Amino acid sequence: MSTFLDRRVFLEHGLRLSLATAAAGTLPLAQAQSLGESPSASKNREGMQTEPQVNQFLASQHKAGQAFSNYGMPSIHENRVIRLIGSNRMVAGNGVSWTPLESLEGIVTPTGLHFERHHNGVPEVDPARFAFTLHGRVAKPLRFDLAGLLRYPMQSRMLFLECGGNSNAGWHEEPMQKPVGSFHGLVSCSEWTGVPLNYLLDEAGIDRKATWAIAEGLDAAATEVSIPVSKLRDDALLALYQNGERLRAENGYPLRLILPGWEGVRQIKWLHRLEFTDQPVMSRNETGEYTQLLPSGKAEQFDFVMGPKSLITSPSYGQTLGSPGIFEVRGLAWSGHGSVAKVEVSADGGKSWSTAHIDGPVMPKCFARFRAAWKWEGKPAVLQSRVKDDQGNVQPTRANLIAQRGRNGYFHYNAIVSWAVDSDGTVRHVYA
Ligand SMILES: Nc1nc2c(c(=O)[nH]1)N[C@H]1C(S)=C(S)[C@@H](COP(=O)(O)O)O[C@H]1N2
Ligand SMILES: [Mo]
Repeated sequence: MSTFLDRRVFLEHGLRLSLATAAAGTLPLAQAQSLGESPSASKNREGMQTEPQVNQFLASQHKAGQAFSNYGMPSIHENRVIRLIGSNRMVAGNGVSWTPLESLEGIVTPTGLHFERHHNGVPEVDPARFAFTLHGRVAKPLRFDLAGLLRYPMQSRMLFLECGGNSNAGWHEEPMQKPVGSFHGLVSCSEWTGVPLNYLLDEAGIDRKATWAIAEGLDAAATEVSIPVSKLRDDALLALYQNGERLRAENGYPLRLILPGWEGVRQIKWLHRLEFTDQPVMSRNETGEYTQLLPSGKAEQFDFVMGPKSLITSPSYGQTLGSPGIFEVRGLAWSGHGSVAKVEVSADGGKSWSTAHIDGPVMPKCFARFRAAWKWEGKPAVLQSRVKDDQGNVQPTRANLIAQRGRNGYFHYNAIVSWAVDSDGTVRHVYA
């Protein structure tokens, strides 16, 4: 029997809570947060505040507040919600920082928590001296300063951005015990605004034989990759803004390439040059790295699209359920092929599935937030989620992914994630 319930259970549950509150004169704050069973009206359970306590708190707030600021920061009480950094000691400025997905809600990643992947540090680019060049096999090479680019018509799109190396601990023999963000947090979702590259391609007149473009960044490593011209025509953006403000230095200020749904490494930051050619450049980031070694021993190159993926962010590793009762299972789903069409959740390790609710609007190549009401009876359970996109792609089980890709995999890990809830309410990562 499924332990997932109709989401209306929360409406009924919530109403009962507030009526109980009025009668007892207490605020069931702790109960409401832990989503346990509704408290009985007469008892002042542990964690609840009494009326004198509430009044004391209100009185303590009645004084002049802090000065206001030129640029806002999160509440000081939330200062543990940060990106954890993993740096490569062998190469200066090489490393990653992880988005703490387990601490966030909705689909937008706050810009200051957008994951980072740097091959050679964050360059400081002077916008006054910056220029972007479009050259190579074109009828008319183009060169722009920022003022010039800012005059072009723009487009905004909500898009996820994911590193091809995200979740690669999933390939480990033993399930890694770390919070969601330190395992799957090389993915974030922002509103990107910029100039559709298509406009500039027409203006430059791309040679018919130019099927590839080489994109190069201004970082010390001059990070470069090859991109098929068809993708640049299709939906590429020259992004200048992220979540309404100009790009952050870490995310490519003043200009970066955005390739909706494609692996992060192609989306060159501090983009200063696009060169049109008839063949890929075969850079390190598309030969030595970001390729898949297949069971046959051959390496698959140019695996551009990030496959369908979903994961439960709550409950997840590091969280504790508290007393048995009704919980909202929450998570994220996305696909580089298109829009999230369906998310299913299981509490028995994939034997039975229920359809989760998805918050709208659902946008292509963008995070979708899913939710399901779940009754935890205090028994061991294995929670999973699985996404299907509107192009018919389904998130694989770990066994399926390994059968397909073998044991030499490193990039593009998108298998179903399993969280075991133990009878004491602790949550572990398991392979199921
Ligand atoms: N110039 C430049 N562009 C780059 C990189 C880089 O190191 N240098 N890293 C790439 C990789 S591997 C990823 S996953 C994304 C990360 O983008 P973010 O740091 O804005 O999240 O940028 C890509 N673009
Ligand atoms: Mo990446």
